[in-house]
Amino acid sequence: MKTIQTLALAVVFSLPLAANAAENGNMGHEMPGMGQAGMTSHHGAMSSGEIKEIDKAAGKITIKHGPLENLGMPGMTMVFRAKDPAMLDRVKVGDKIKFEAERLNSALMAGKIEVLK
Ligand SMILES: [Cu+2]
Repeated sequence: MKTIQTLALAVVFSLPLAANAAENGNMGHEMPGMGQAGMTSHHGAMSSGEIKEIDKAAGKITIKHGPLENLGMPGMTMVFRAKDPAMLDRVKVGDKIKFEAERLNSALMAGKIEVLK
């Protein structure tokens, strides 16, 4: 089975290279339909939201969030697990924020949080 595993890895690693090569060959060739900006967002994109509830003991934060384009989720109010519970000391209910939503296994995490002034 060793050969098969090696082949599978080779395929996985060659895909991004092939994609880059194709992109480079297409420089200046914009795709139509640029209105779909959400489709191009990457992992780690910042989303906007408002803090509704903070549970420091549980390390959880309830955020009324706008669309999470990197997770394909529409706007809603939901509970996130704080990636760094210490950051819950720096925010308060009612704060308007920009934050990084991440999916970790099945749990949703709030990474970096920036309070908007
Ligand atoms: Cu949500």
